[in-house]
Amino acid sequence: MRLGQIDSNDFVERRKNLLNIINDNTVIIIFSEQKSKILKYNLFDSNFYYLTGHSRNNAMACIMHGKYVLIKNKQKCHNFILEIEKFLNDKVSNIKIIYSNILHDGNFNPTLLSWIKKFNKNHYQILNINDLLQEMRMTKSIFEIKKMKKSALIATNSMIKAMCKCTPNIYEYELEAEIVYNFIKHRCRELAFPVIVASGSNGCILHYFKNDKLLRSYNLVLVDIGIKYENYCSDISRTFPINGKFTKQQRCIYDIVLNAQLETIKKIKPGVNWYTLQNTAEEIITEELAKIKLFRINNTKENCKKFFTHKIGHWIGLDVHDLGSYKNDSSVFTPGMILTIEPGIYIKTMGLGIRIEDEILVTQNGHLVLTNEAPKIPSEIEKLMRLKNL
Ligand SMILES: [Mn+2]
Repeated sequence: MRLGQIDSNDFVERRKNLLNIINDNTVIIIFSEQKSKILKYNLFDSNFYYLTGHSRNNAMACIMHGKYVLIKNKQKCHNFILEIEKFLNDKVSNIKIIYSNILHDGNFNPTLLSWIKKFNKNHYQILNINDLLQEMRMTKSIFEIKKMKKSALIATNSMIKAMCKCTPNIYEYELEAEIVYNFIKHRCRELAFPVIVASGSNGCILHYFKNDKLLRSYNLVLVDIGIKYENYCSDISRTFPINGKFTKQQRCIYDIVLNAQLETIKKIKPGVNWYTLQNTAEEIITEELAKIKLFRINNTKENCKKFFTHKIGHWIGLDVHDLGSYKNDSSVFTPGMILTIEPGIYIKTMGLGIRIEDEILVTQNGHLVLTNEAPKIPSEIEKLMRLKNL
């Protein structure tokens, strides 16, 4: 067992904040990984890094009033249960609440679970660590904002490179290669999520990772990318014409998405909530789709949802879909929060999938777009794509 050593102030501060909201009868027992619900292997739990600053697998930590311990290699520690007992020593009988990440999958840590049962005598309560950390993680510190900005910058730069390298008759994965090359050139090898390069109607598939189709002239390509820079995620989407020039019909739909995105971003400031943003985007998309009469559509939001099929955005931080509440009463925006705004319109029959996504930091007086450098105004996209041909 090794005591937590040199820590940046942020990690110490977080544990201090945590102790302010828990009682003497509470202990936090957290593992570096948890079993994924979808994948076959264990995933690193960002809560663990958030509290300890340690980002390697196989570790665990215990936190309670007056005590903190970080075990960096659980395997080397011959019996971590014994270590926990030692950690709790005289306090063990007082413990009423354990906050942990073992709950996500009951089979994940049978040793710990059986230990808890042994000491349980029905008066322990095991609660989800997410509930404890959710509110704290929604607001980013200056240290975190700096890392988020750098992460956003690398993703933005890679998006610009993708626009410059885009040309008809290459495969989607060739554009992916340019993007990943640029990430790695920036010393970022960990993706926040698999690269999405979706041309034509593939743009209508929400999580399209196949990236194996030929880019055809006169189609659009939707690119959605993000990396992890020192554990912090970025997430940006742009949709642009493969041959460098929008057709009239593409522009028509593109402008609706762009307008919805710009107007929604304008609303972001302290005091606003997700409902306002979702509503703003839906109203614009509903109204404008009805106006252009490309197809018969009644002017209702329910109809709009057939084309704008997902939420307006999400929290972003250590996870690309970061921990945080979406309830309107508990998630009123305050400075330091970072979210994405990503309206989209998907019309399969027209082979069109358009999404424009930026990351936005809530500031004292309004907001700051962290991914603004990648062009999204059609004339600016076309200009950039023309330049590459010079
Ligand atoms: Mn996103």
